[in-house]
Amino acid sequence: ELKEFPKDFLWGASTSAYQVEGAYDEDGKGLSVQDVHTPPPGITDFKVASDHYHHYKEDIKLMAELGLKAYRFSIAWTRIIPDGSGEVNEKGLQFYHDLIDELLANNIDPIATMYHFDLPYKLHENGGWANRETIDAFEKYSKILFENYGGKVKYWLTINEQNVMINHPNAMNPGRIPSKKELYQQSHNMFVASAKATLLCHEMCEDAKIGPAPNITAIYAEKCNPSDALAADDWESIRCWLYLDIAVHGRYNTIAWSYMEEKGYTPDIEAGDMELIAKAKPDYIGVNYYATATVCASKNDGTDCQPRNGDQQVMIGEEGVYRAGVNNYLEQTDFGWMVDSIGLRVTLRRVYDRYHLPLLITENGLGAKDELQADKTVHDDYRIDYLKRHFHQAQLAITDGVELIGYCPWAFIDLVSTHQGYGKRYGLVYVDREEDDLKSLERIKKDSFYWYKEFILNN
Ligand code: BGP
Repeated sequence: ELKEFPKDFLWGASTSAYQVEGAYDEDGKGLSVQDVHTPPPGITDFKVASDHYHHYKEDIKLMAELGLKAYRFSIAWTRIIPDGSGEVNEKGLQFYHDLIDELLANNIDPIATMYHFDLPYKLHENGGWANRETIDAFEKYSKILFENYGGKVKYWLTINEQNVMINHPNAMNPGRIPSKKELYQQSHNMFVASAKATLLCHEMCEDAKIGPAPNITAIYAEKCNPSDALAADDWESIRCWLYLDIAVHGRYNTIAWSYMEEKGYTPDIEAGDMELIAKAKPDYIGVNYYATATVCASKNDGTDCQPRNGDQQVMIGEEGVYRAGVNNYLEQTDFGWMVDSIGLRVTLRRVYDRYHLPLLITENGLGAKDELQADKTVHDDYRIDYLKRHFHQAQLAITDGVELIGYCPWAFIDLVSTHQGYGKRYGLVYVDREEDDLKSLERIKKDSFYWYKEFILNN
């Protein structure tokens, strides 16, 4: 028999600061790597985005109307500390006080991501995550967050999609693409930084819960031959378990580590790092899930893995490790992302079985080319269908015994997609703007908004 969603289930929605806020240089904000990143021709930059910075009250009013129990957003490090490590910017601090207070006044639980792809540019110039000074900067930043918002925010997320930043580094490293070796050093330093933040959170905020938010997805073997199964196992370890084994068990995943050794990617680990990492235990795991991936063994002849393109989720493979396979059982979105609602159930089960921690779906959603009708409606029945199917599989996962505490679809409102600007929309709320044309920035409820509202009402 199907189990019900728990009474206090956190029905939410997600955004991230640089994709939604705009006001990129207002009120003392410093530049982040995203602000200096040049988007592809014809695609909007992050300067104005959906101007949530100025519309936050109106947006929260919509969240309340929708009946959200939680809102997952990220805090822009560069609003709090413009250069990443120096002076604190009071106006930036105030903005998130106002935002959080407004959420609480509307009975919406804030779920705050501390860092979502927007490293302060000054830190980047100084070597970014490869430089251990960035660990200290993050620790200082965390402390300021907990001092200020620790009494109000119950759910914290340390780093959004660290694994995506390592596997698809282009957008995070303006000016140059680091070598794999350097990326795994960045990653190690991020592990240390998250551990420090986790320990601080537990020390400074009494009731708060904190966890990581990687992009996790079950990996399927294209065929049932053992070499494809092995490739799927390898890639799942390198792409997913590496990040969660560190966070939860405090150790490097065996398979991922041996891959790193073989390729010469192992990072420098300072004395005390692993002890610190092992001490810092997350309270829950945020899971960003979009689609499963299907892979096969790489022929390893130097030809079967083409260079990656810019899309975060389009994977090509890695010579000798795995190659992207074909899955004829799944449909695809307009942007070539697989749609696999059962894969969500598979993924949640795998994660829960490995770690036995409460799970919170921090992102999941459909990117599409929505069309605003003349009568100011948006008929996104495809998004309703997508959410309906994924919610159902989440309920089946709960029935399987997975402790799922919330679900935050991506996204609450239309925002700048990482590579396709406003050409690819995810929101439950439409924002009236095109790439180069700000139009009115008016907020318009899509059909999915009304559908989700009913759904939340009936839990
Ligand atoms: C995740 C990111 C989000 C968001 C989402 C959709 O990887 O955490 O920031 O952008 O994917 O991706 P995209 O905008 O590339 O379609």
